[in-house]
Amino acid sequence: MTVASRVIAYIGLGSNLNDPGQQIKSARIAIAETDKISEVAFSSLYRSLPMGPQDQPDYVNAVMSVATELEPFELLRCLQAIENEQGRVRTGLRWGARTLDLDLLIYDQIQLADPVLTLPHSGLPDRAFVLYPLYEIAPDLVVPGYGPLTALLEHCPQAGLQQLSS
Ligand code: A4P
Ligand code: MG
Repeated sequence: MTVASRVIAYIGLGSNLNDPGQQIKSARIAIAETDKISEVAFSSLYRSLPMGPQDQPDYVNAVMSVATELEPFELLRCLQAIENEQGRVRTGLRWGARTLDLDLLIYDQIQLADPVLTLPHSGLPDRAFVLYPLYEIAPDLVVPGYGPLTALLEHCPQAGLQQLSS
């Protein structure tokens, strides 16, 4: 897939193991220092109740926007490399605890239904820990295939989400 030069992408960051706030901060630096990626904006950190198995710690979540010259699959591979560098162990348990999860939420206007990379991320429309941080950094965003972010927020209660820092 070829994509024109520099585009905006949104990345969701999540962690609930080994000092989650620090994991998110380290990931932010690693992403921003990657060749052909530069940070545009970074949300507050949020504490959120676990989605999925409940016998795991609360999560810290944030959302970051970047400008990138990488194509979508290249960007995903970079994010997975950063997950691995920060000690991510894939246990096979869906939605299990993790040191770092980096989801590619939105890449420019692209809509894609490939299991390796679904765009926008399939969980985006109904996850408070994605939508509220996203709103903080991009209140006027129109989500490809879903419409205005504000309309998605109307159907997504903030319950269990706590803003930690700005
Ligand atoms: N994949 C497809 N599309 C994408 C995309 N847009 N971004 C594929 C990233 N990856 C994408 O991901 C599984 C596969 O999804 C990959 O092979 C990739 O090619 P993974 O990171 O290996 O596994 P996972 O994260 O355990 O699975 P999944 O289903 O992606 O989980 P989510 O959606 O990432 O959710 N609770 C709270 N409060 N906060 C959280 O952040 N996160 C999760 C994980 C569960 N509960 C949570 C949170
Ligand atoms: Mg994931």
